[in-house]
Amino acid sequence: MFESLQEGLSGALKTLRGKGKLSEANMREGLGLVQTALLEADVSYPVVKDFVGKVTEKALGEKVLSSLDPSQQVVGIVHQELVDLMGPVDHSLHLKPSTTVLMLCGLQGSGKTTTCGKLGRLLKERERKPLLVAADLQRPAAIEQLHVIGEQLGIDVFSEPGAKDPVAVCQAAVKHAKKIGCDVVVLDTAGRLHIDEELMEQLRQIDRKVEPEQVYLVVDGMTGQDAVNSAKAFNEALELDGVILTKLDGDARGGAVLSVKHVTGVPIKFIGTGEHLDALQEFHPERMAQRILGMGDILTLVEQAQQKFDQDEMAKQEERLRKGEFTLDDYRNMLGQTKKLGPINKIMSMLPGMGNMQEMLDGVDAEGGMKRMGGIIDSMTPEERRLPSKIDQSRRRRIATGAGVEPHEVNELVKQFEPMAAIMKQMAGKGMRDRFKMMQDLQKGLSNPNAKLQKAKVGTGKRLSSAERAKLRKQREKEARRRKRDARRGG
Ligand SMILES: Nc1nc2c(ncn2[C@@H]2O[C@H](COP(=O)(O)OP(=O)(O)O)[C@@H](O)[C@H]2O)c(=O)[nH]1
Ligand SMILES: [Mg+2]
Repeated sequence: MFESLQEGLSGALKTLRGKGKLSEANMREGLGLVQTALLEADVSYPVVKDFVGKVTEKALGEKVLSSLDPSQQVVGIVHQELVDLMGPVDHSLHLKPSTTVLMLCGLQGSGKTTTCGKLGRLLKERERKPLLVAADLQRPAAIEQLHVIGEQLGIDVFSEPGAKDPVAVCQAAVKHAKKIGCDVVVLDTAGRLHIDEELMEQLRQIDRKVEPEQVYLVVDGMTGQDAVNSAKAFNEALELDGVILTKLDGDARGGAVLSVKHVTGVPIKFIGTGEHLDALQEFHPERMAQRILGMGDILTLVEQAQQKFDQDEMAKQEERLRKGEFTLDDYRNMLGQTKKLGPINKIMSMLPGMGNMQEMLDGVDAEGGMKRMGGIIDSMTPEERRLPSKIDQSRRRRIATGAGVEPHEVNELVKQFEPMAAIMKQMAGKGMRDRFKMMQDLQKGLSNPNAKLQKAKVGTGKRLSSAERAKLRKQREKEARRRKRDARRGG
């Protein structure tokens, strides 16, 4: 999917990388290549112009050029603008408890009938009772096609052979749905090879008389500019609620995926990724942007961290740590920051040489652990966070109730906190990589509340010696093996 767009964009961003300091001139040059890559992917020109304009404005901002690594920041900016270009998305089908009508429209061959079946399948999965309606009366074969799909899925299909008026068919279908107890009606309407006024008028009539709750435009992802132009016309005739972009499993160039929201004002809700009826996925702008940028290759973890970590918050924490301060409040902030990076296991897998760490965390509910920790700290008073030694039995019980955990878990957190704080203080002023290692140590403590964290030297400001670190590592490895064994035994 989008290989050439990916290559073009990564190539453009690569010209910016490794240059260290960037000037306005080579920044503009790199962004010019971004523009070319987008145009070659058949992204609509106004969209490209607007997009590159926004990226340029941000990239030439004083902060970026004067930052340590401007090229990394530009990647971040492009990523964010891509996300904004495609999102935000609300995936809800806005189903009411009573009969809900969803209407699909689009050009002929865009994938309406197939998508109708895919939605039916999805609705059935969500324990709704859909009725698919053959409102495409242009071709008798279209009615038959929907019946075949309905049969495959075990879903009711409504049609009126010989009928001439699609509006009447849709109205009759809604009545029929109520009669037989179907609660979602999906209308498969007719398409044309090109937009024409007769088709639009027909759709407007259905919209007016049947009043669907949601109207979705089905767009063939293989078509670039053309798709966008028709999307515009559909949106002007009908208030669209979302777009379903099909055929992204083919060699779609990316033009439609990047242009549609800009042009219609409505986001892509779902994407079709195959002819089979289960090939329908929710559309996630964030993931799509990552895919388009080939993020796995371009972005290292450190780069991601720079985008997602709140820089000011980091600076503040750093300052406090230098002064030797680290309270449960700081810890709470840090948990929040770490969470922004994404799933712990994934973070670990991206760190060079951290493969075995990932293995250790395999099957361990690190995310859940972090959430519980956060919840416990949230239930403490500011005083308790500053001076955890004040937490006696009755306070412990109160905090546990507030956080929905057992009192002993509060106790464990407080006990773990001291060695953690020591590690934190040692790491103050260290680079990003060390900080990740530090988090990894924290993570180990979090994910396994019973693990006794090795008590690090406190207050000397010295790092652990290499022998001490080796010992810690051995312990961790042993622990991992034990956990793996336990997991196997536990099935
Ligand atoms: N590869 C692929 N083919 C699709 C997808 N959606 C639909 N198709 C195919 O596109 C063609 C036209 O689909 P159809 O549902 O009949 O389009 P309609 O004329 O808009 O109703 C059919 O051959 C479908 O199998 C998809 O997501 N991926
Ligand atoms: Mg059809």
